[in-house]
Amino acid sequence: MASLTELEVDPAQEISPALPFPPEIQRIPAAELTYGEFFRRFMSTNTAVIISSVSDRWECFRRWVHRTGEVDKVDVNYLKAQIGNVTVPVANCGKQYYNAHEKLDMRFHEFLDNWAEEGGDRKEERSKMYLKDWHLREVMPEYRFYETPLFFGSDWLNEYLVDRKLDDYMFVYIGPEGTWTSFHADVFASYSWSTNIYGMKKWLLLPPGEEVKLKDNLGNFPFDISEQLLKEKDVRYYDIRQTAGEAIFVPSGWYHQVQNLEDAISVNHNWFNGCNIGKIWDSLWAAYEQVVREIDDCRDMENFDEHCQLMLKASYGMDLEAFLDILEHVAKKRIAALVEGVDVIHFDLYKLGKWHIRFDLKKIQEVLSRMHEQRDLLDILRLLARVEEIIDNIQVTLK
Ligand SMILES: O=C(O)CCC(=O)C(=O)O
Ligand SMILES: [Fe+2]
Repeated sequence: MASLTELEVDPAQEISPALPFPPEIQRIPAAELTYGEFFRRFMSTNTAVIISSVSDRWECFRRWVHRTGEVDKVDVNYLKAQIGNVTVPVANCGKQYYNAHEKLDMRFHEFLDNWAEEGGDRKEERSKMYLKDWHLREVMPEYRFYETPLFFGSDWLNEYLVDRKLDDYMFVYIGPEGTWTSFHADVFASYSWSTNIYGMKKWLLLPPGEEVKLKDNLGNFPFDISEQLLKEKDVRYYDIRQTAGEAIFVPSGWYHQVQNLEDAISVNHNWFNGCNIGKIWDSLWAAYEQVVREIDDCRDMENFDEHCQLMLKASYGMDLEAFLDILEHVAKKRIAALVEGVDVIHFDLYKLGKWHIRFDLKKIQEVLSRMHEQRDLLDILRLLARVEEIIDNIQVTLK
């Protein structure tokens, strides 16, 4: 294995409070930003940033696109040769289905043929098909077409899912000019990072809280926002143009809508870690309370609490037990690191430093203490003893 880069934090560092609305989203070249600085200035303060030149050495950046001619061009034949004719998830941006675009499955080569077709009768159709949320890394684990940038290396969500061989949150997006992703905040209130390797995207990005101004009478958010609407409602937002090689860091709970201004390809992850785990808990608990409100009239039924968890899992994608599973897994690995000296390694590239491990454990302890405030519910769900045991083990380890 190549040598590992250490992810470390300064144990004495002061986290300055976030500006609620920074005057602009900074652009910083990757070479001028350290992990510790990204951690302190952006991740801890939940502040968006664009990091440039993160993908220069990625295989997909160098090989999927020809950059020698006057205009960059996707090498469709190379892509076909590297990636088989697998089935891929495609959204039809011309059709709304509930609060998303209608989804269909397509063969990858068919998608590429549509993509490569210049104009003609099918131009209209071509412009609507967006290959998105494609787990290419999971489909072809041996194919190292990109490397997770150092800044995004501390990732509990994908650490747990990959260790357990479950579905991950690491995706590829390929869309022609005009395809778009509707207004949303990311799953579980996670962070996301998205790196363009080709083309240009336009992001309308709202700092948390601003989205409330857009709710209708029923409390629903619009599917499609325009800058005109944002101005009418006096919503503060950033209009960001993202070009090839730039990674955008989308903090927890920042709503956004994304449009491909040109044919575009990007790689992205959703993730969380010690910096936003409190927000992940807040969001999960709010989703749980929503479920309880929805079926409150069934409160007398047998196993009401278990039923709420089932509904939470189905509607939100995570229940209290799944949240605890992740924290328990992450905590055990870090305790073993401090007690037995077993390295904690992310993405085969990064190794957690000692102070980072301690930081992670403290954050798990904090969030589990908040979860423990719901001790009656945890007891019914048979999770209480586990929560208490992890808190105790962390306490003993950090002494
Ligand atoms: O690129 C897109 O279309 C959407 C990306 C997105 O929503 C994200 O990375 O959080
Ligand atoms: Fe998103």
